[in-house]
Amino acid sequence: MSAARHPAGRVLLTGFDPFNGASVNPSWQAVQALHGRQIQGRRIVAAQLPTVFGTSLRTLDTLLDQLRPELVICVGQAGGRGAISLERVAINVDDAPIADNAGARPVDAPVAPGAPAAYFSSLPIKALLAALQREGLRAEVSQTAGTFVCNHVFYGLMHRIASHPGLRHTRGGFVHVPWLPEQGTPHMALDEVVSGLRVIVRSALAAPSATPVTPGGGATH
Ligand code: PCA
Repeated sequence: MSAARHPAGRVLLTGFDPFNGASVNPSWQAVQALHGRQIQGRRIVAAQLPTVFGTSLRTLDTLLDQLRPELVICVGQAGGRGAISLERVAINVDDAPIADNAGARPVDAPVAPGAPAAYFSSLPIKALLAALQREGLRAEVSQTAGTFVCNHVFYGLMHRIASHPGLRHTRGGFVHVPWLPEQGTPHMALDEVVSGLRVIVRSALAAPSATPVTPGGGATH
């Protein structure tokens, strides 16, 4: 990664606004806490995406065009999960179990018509899992980001990276985080979520590439 291609060495972290009647979203609180920080010599830019189909992706596209980041990690809340979830795969489906923040509830619709069925994260998820566990943080690899706005943004991010020549050096992925203690159980304290994201960014920047998935075989290491 040359300095010329990524002059400011930026890392984009996104979180979502509260949805489904909640008053907080830990994903936004956690990424906001890292805004302006330096990790491995790169500046962290945190931005909020609306929990709205379509608008969330347009907001993300604008950020990608403006920042041309080296690394993008979109973060969302996953109520009911007790660990930081490293999402492996984004699928080309919008199938909303609840209405989004604009009242839309798409059913069995593609995120991007005619585009591939799925994309893998280009984060080294197994290396990130090991790094989180070394720090004593609860973490897991997740095989589905669901079919609501989080998967929509994850798929849109990976499709954009795959199709936009200006983003060919950008790596991206998605991380779900548990509720905060005041939202219910299972939960994770905000400072643990923030520490986890710091570990993820540091380890992703240190690791050269994504965990390969061998064609015809299983995922390696
Ligand atoms: N979680 C939702 C969308 C916004 C968020 O934080 C999801 O998992 O799809």
